[in-house]
Formats: sequence, C-alpha cells, structure tokens
Amino acid sequence: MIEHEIYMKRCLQLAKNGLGTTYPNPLVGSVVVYEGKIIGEGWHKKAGEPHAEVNAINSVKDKSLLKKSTIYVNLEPCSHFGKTPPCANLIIEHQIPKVVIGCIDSFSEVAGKGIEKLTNAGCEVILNVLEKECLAINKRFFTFHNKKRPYIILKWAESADGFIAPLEKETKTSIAISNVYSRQLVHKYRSEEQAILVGTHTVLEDNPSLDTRDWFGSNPIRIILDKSGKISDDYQIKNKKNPTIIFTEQENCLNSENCIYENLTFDKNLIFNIMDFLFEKGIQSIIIEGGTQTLQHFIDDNLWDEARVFISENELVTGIKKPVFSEKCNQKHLIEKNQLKIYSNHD
Ligand code: AOF
Ligand code: ZN
Repeated sequence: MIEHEIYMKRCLQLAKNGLGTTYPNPLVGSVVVYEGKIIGEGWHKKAGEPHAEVNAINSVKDKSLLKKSTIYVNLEPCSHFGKTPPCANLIIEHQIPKVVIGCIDSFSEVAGKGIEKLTNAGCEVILNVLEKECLAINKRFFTFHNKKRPYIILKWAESADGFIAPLEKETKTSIAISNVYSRQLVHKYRSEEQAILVGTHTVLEDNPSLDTRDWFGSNPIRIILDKSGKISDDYQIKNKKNPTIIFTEQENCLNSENCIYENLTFDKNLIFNIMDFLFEKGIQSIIIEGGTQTLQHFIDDNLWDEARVFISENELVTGIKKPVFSEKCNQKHLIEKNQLKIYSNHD
C-alpha cells in the first residue's frame, strides 16, 4: 500500500543519519503516525544508545495518541535485552495497535522473535514494506550476520587508459589520477566503513595515512598486509593515531600503541582467513584500497560485494595495470556518473 511505503521511506531517510556511527548496530529509523500525520520520529544514533523506536516514541508529545497510532520501522523491533531493553516490549507497553516493518532482523538474538512477541500481544503486524530497500540500507549488517564476514568494498582510481599508477614514482606528481573532489569522496567513503585494507606495495609506494582528514567522521581500523616485515616504523600507518592491525608471517613482532601484529600464513586462503579474523572481531565492513595485486586477489576469489572505480580523464600511457574482473564475478553497474562507476557483485 502506497501510504505504508511513504512512511517507510521516511524511516529510511532517518536511518541514514546513523551511517558510520551505529556499528555494530544497524541503521534504523522509525515514525509514529496518527490519523495520517507523523506525530513522532527518531533514529538509532550509536550502539548503546536508544533504538529508533524508543526515540520515535519518546518524541511523541501526547502519549495517549499512541494507543490509536501506527509505528513504522525499517527493521524488525528487537526482542532481547542487549545494551538496551527490547523495543517490542516498549511498543506493547504503550499499546500501539499496529506495527509496519521493513524487513526481518537476521541477528540471531532477534530473528523473528520481535514479530512473534508483538503478534502474541495482539498487535497487528504488517511485514516487508519496501523490503528490498530496507535490506539494502543494512547491507553491511546483513552480510555480516548472514555470510559471517564483513561487507567488502573494492575501491580504485584508474587512468583513462587503464592504469592505476605510473611505473616510476617521480611521474606521480605530474599526472594525477585522483583530484581534490575524488579524494574528499574517498575520505567520506572511509568514514562509512569500519575497516580499510591495503597491501604492502601500496604502503611502500604511497605511504598513505588511510584516514578521513578531508571529511568529518570516524577513522576506519587500518588493516595492512606485510608478509615479510618490510614496513618500517617511519611509515604513516604506524603513526599511532588510529588502530592498526598488521598481518605478517614474521614472528615476534612487537605490538605498540594502536598497532597490533597478527601472524598468518600467506597461502591461498589468506584473504578468507583475514575475513574470518575480522568477523570474529565484529567488523562488519571493509574498504579495500589497493594495490592492484591485493584487489585482484579479492576479485579472483570472488570475495567482494561492491566496487567503486574512479576513472580519470588523464592518460598515463604506461604504468601499473588496473585490476580486472574475473569470469567468476557477477559485476553489474549500479551507478555511472561524474567519472565514478559503482558495481555490485550481486543479482
Ligand atoms: C531495533 N531498533 O534502532 C536497532 C536495533 O545491544 P542493543 O540493545 O543495542 O541491541 C542491538 C541489536 O538490536 C542489533 O544487533 C539489532 O539486531 C537490533 N538493533 N533494533 O529494533 C534499532 N538498532
Ligand atoms: Zn530495539
């Protein structure tokens, strides 16, 4: 029904305000509607703080209207005592007679139990309104809980003739592949993910900080591959400003403030093992920023969800080749504008 979709769209708008700050919790928005008017709304801002439904209900001035209202929420109301009490209980306590839900929560503590609680209490429950959009907004959360790994975003910038970097370091300053706007957007992208990963060559060649200094928002956890311990303490990723995890085969590396070494064998299962490790650590999303070799590993193992490719007008003539999608991948265009192509690896 179109009316339900309108209010669900508002839930999604509200939910998006939490992008980058709710980890490990999902993005959730909620509105309370009485006689065709929104009388309350809210969203989940941060893990440990009130859920969307709590904020929406609290914002209703005349609480007596709740008994005759409908509450909309893009994710099934929770049924468990986590960091906060169950939203389903609150809805029942306020005797809200109708609950419209965007999609079911796949977190094992909830997973249908919220809906069951509401129905048992006599609430009318309407399910799966704008389900596709509601699943999409929490693609990180659902990938983590359903696939037991982080949501994986590949990112690179390529020249018009298909190179991601010049061969010689010196030419780097003369021909730019990225510009001030793409850099800002990349920093925004970083602020939205929980972790960022690059390979050894990228650290040695570019000495990146992998932070969000051209944007506001939090810095992702830096994940670095350094098989044989080539990255010395002089590199920016060792600047102690943000948490950093370095995977290596070297033994007895010394951890320092904000910098932790993890031993792993660099065999064919490397990136799967890293994703398992990140899952255990509760990391729901990661952006892979190069170089070609590292990106190609993810592509060849078909272990990615989204690719964001910046395409420059400049040509390099020669250089390090861009990654190429393999036959295993299912890449399809989501967006193509302003020299940015976004691909999805799903149907
Ligand atoms: C909702 N509304 O706004 C959110 C929900 O530890 P807690 O108490 O914050 O619970 C976290 C879980 O609750 C999270 O994994 C997800 O299943 C659900 N999040 N649920 O009804 C919200 N953020
Ligand atoms: Zn809740």
